[in-house]
Amino acid sequence: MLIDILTIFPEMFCAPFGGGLVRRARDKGLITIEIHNIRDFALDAHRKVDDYPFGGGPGMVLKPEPIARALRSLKRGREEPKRVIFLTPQGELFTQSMANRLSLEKHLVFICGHYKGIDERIREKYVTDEISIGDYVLSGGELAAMVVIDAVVRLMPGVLNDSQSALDDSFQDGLLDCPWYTRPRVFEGMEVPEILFSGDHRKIEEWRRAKSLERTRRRRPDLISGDDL
Ligand code: 9D3
Repeated sequence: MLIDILTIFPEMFCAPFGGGLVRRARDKGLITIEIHNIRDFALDAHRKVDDYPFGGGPGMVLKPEPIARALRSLKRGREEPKRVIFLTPQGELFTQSMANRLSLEKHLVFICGHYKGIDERIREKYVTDEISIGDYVLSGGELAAMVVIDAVVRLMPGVLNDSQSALDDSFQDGLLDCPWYTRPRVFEGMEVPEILFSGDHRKIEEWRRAKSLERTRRRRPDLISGDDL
């Protein structure tokens, strides 16, 4: 999978993509990530990427030409990308089912916005999907893009090993995870549930399922009613 990212803060991506799962996927050749600095496509003397909003008001709007030029440059010599994703608080709320769908694509382009966002004409002409990662205010789309990319990349075949299989994910069956324990058997006076030493794998599976359901009912009843997935 090819992942292009358009941003005015390219440095932000170094640490999250320089280690962990995304790094491993890159090393294995499963993904290629290209980060494009929108400022490199601003042709004026001051390399200006934003401007005052027409009609007035606080804040700045990202100018359309540098973004359009950046998009044109990354399309050069390549197939037309099927999805150009704009990260915005106005977008569709990101879910596991969206991650599943995106993980099947060959090429994803992400545009990171900022306070006020981007000129509306870029959205109209180039953007195919708009995604929000939740109802809280971030300072820009960069962290949201990293969240989406992490969730998508880990679903790709070969990224996780068997013991981390994405098929086990609690969200894949729509429930929260059960409690997990490791050694020591007694920690600060607290014991591990007896059933986990029974050796009865069917019973243990039943217990885990019951705990998952109990937790989900208490903390996230919306997941049981099937609002998502
Ligand atoms: C003035 C109204 N604000 C919207 C609630 C403006 C605004 C605030 C913050 C516009 C953009 C931003 C920056 N956030 C993102 O670009 C963003 C975001 C987010 O803030 N929350 C959850 N998901 C996302 S995806 C991109």
